[in-house]
Amino acid sequence: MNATKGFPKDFLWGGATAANQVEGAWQADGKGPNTADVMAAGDHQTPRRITLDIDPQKYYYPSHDAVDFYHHYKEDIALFAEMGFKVYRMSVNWARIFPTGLETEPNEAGLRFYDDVFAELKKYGIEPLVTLFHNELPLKLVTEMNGWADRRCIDLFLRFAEVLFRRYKGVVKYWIPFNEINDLTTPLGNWNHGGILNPGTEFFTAQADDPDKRFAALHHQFVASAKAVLLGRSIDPAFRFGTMICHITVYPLTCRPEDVLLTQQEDLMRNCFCGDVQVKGAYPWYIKRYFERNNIHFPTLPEDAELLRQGTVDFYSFSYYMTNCVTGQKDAAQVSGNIMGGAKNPYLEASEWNWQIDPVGLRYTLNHVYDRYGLPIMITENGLGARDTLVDGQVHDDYRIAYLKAHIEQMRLAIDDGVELVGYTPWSAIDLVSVSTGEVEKRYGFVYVDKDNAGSGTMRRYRKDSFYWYKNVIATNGETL
Ligand code: BGP
Repeated sequence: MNATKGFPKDFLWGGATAANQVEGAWQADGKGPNTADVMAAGDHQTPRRITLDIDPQKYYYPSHDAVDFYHHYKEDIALFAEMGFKVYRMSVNWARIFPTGLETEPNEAGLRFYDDVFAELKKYGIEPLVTLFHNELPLKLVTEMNGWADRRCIDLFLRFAEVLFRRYKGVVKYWIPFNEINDLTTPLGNWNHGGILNPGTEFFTAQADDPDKRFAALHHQFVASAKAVLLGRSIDPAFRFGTMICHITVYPLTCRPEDVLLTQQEDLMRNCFCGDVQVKGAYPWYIKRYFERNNIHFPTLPEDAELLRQGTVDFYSFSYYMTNCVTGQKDAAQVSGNIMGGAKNPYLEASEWNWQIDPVGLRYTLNHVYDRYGLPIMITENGLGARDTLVDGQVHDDYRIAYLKAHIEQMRLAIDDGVELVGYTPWSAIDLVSVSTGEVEKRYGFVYVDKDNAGSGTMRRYRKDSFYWYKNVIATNGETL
């Protein structure tokens, strides 16, 4: 018998968002400001400015109102349920629970919002998948201690995690301690991922970098993640924890051995390093040489190695939007991306934001990471940022359907290859604020939100064509695409 394998019957179909990109209500019910709240809007050409002093007269800050999920969560979750979501990936906004990050007691009003969100999900039988840290650190921790560069951040994070673990035991099963933890391997990760603001940083896309601090921050996150896993398991042995890697798969631009070697180095450094630590429980050999060669030093404690060894994750998850090429040729045409650009692949089309679209690369990536780790895999982000047009209450986003369909076809082939893929939460469940540009008009959602880049609009929700299409995909468990 040689029938192809389809999606498993309990496959977790769903969608993803992050708190600062959807919630808005940035000062509601005692919430403190966070790193996302001081990033002014930009666009593809205009970089986002980071302003520690918030100046709403001069700048528009898209996270302040975002798409107002805070006041629309019932309506939005009903729409997710209508699509048939089995899982909803969301994050908890740290500054709602600990407004400055330094309090010893949590903010009850902030917790009540998440009580309500989880109750609403439960009503529809939707499983929450919760990211604890998704690009939003209470701002006070930046000004007080330069964010994750300071080891004290570990305990403050654990205080936050413990409150959630105890309160949502029996409610939440799947946790991702850190979103795209590997973004700290590049200077762009300083602000969003590390809460690090070095002198000279004005814009998100051109940050001053201090690699010692940046890798210290990453080390602190590895330790914090391991401690959270151990603490979580002691509170509820049914909890399941995942790593989350921004996987930018790389190919050699040519078969010149030098290009192949550079590609291997890039893959290890950007894609494999953090997963290796969180899945295998130790710093891999190649990163030790990288630190030596680049003269990178940061303090560690003797107990850290044992914590990393014990606090490994249960599943592997990653975001997948694009692939890049690597070459030693200096004059090769370039494309941009979220955390890094790369050489242009002549065989691929790119989105308007210049992200190269590569469905087959997803099958390749799934095989690659399953071979490396052998853990169940969830694709926790994948999608197309595109401009949509609302006409008579309709959005004909056939380009988004084509993107998702092509990627889901490759997921199915990867399952047939033998990969244990257990869930898929495309980005994004609903339109939201783009991290890299601050636009809402770089739209990802199945649900259109009437709001523009300048913050104007009714906030009314509309089902896009992709909404109906995805509903059918879920209803047929991926049989009809
Ligand atoms: C990932 C982030 C998401 C999301 C996505 C799309 O890196 O985890 O939060 O924003 O990228 O990127 P962008 O928002 O820049 O278009």
